[in-house]
Amino acid sequence: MEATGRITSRDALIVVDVQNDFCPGGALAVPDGDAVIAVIHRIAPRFEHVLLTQDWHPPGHCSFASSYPGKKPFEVVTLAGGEQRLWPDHCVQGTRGAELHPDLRLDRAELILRKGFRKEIDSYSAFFENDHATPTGLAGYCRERGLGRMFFAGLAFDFCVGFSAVDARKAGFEAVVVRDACRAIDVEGSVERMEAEFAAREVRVVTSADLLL
Ligand code: VGL
Ligand code: ZN
Repeated sequence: MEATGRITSRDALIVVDVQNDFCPGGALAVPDGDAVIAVIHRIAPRFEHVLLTQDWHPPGHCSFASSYPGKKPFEVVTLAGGEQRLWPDHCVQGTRGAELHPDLRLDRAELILRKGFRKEIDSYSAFFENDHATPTGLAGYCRERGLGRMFFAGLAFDFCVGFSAVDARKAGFEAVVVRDACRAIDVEGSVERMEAEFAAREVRVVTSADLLL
């Protein structure tokens, strides 16, 4: 296994935002989003540590187009913290859309990290909110648990998975994205932009086959 070497107890699989609203029929459905589940089920047994994230917004969240009169989903607005792309209302706390997809069977998962729960700031990344300064606590958790390398899977490749992997590098961890265990939203060049960011930040991209050798 040239790409990743042996998976050890310092490695963790981070499964990002595999929630009803990001799957077909959901409020912000990622094309083919639920296809990641089978791939995640194949690779998860290789990991001693499995962590999950959950996008978890209050009603009226600053990332919802519905919070701005006259704005439509997928437009970009400028907020105090910088640019914010607007989305349909999604992953509202306590709703069915915010629940993890019912087919996801990761009962061994050690942690479910919720993010984006503050009304005035979004959080794509599992490590820092979108001001790129407010930590979620995940880096501290991982460091304290002796985790050094994070493998990323889930939704969406070009947003929450991607920002999480880049921020893992910024926080001093190794980061590996399992490409076929992710699906992308793909809006206005977001996939290519994220791939360029991965190259610049030394985020490695592998396929699930590389882990199953
Ligand atoms: C996500 C857009 C808005 C994601 C979350 O999980 O990639 N994308 N909120
Ligand atoms: Zn969100």
